[in-house]
Amino acid sequence: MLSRFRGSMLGSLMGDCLGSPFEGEASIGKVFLNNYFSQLGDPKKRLPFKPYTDDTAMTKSVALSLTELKGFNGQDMAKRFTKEYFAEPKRGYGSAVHDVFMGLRNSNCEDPYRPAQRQFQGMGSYGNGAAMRVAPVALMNYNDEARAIDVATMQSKITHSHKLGCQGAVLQCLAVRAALHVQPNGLNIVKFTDDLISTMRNIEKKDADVVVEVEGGDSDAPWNTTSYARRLETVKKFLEQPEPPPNEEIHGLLGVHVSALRSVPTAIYCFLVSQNPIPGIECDNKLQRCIQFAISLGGDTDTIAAMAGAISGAYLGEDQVPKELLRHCEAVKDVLSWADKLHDASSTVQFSN
Ligand code: R7I
Ligand code: MG
Ligand code: MG
Ligand code: MG
Repeated sequence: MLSRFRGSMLGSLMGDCLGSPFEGEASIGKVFLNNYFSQLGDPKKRLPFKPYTDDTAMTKSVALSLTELKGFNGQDMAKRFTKEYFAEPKRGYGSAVHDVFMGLRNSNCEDPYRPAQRQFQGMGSYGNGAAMRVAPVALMNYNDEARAIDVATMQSKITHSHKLGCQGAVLQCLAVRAALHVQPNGLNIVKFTDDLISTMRNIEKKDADVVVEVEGGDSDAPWNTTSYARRLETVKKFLEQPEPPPNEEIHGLLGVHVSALRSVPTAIYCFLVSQNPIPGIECDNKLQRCIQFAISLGGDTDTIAAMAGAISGAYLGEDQVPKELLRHCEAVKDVLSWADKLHDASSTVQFSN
């Protein structure tokens, strides 16, 4: 299990660091990326160091709060998010989340959920910021699905109280947990997807009374559906095809957006599709293939690659993380120490507030 924990945390870091230079680009050519990654892998090449972004900065707070308090405490986690943000505000945070940290600082985190509830005229944020940092929750609660779901939701509510922001965090957490539980080389892609679909269906049924604003304009369009389960059905359909559909189709039906709905299912797709060779991507390592493919889609590249990397690393373990790529990433030793702490703490978890 330790190797899986380390793999997940390193996969997330690598996706963030290697994906962030491309964040916001429309699409990145597969040939260009083959070349780029082969240069990164060349020990003789001296290339600019890749810093991590908000994805990893917030993952750190989740990991350290859970491990140092031996369980979830909303106020402690909120304080850590806030401290981390004001220490290094230029890590590429989402454009609206600054207001949450201001509210938390001004109230000394008295009610750690209040500032997030005020976002977007009281709707809360549906950004992917709660999903991108959730991997430690999956590791810490790998033997307890119900608690993993609770903690994924509560940690989301500190910054992202919108139903879609919370559900996205839950789905990403469930995907990392599921990947941890698959035997080495034992991944059944259909079962993996079906299990997630059925769990999300139940969660969505329970949350159905919470009305949400539909993103975008034409609400009848299938890509405008606000259901994660339905988006996972699209993932399943894509996986039945002999090769990935064109980027435009992935953008339209799954998305590469900063919203959780339009990025978490995409990350899960990246993990699953990278289990087999992908036309145009020259790479035998599955974790690297996953990250390369995620980046090639464009859009929110750091976050989708980080989430896909966290799932992939949880399945493949530390041995499969390409060392020659890690050497370009910031804070590898720190990330390993968080993984180790999560591993130590995961047997003694508790749940409070
Ligand atoms: O979700 P969040 O933390 O941002 C994470 C993203 C990742 O890609 C990181 O790598 C970083 O680059 O940012 O930050 P938020 O500001 O809460 O949400 C991100 C964006 O989603 C917002 O700035 C909005 O553009 C959009 N958004 C919404 N728009 C309209 N209505 C989120 N919620 C809403 C909403 O309710
Ligand atoms: Mg980022
Ligand atoms: Mg950014
Ligand atoms: Mg991002």
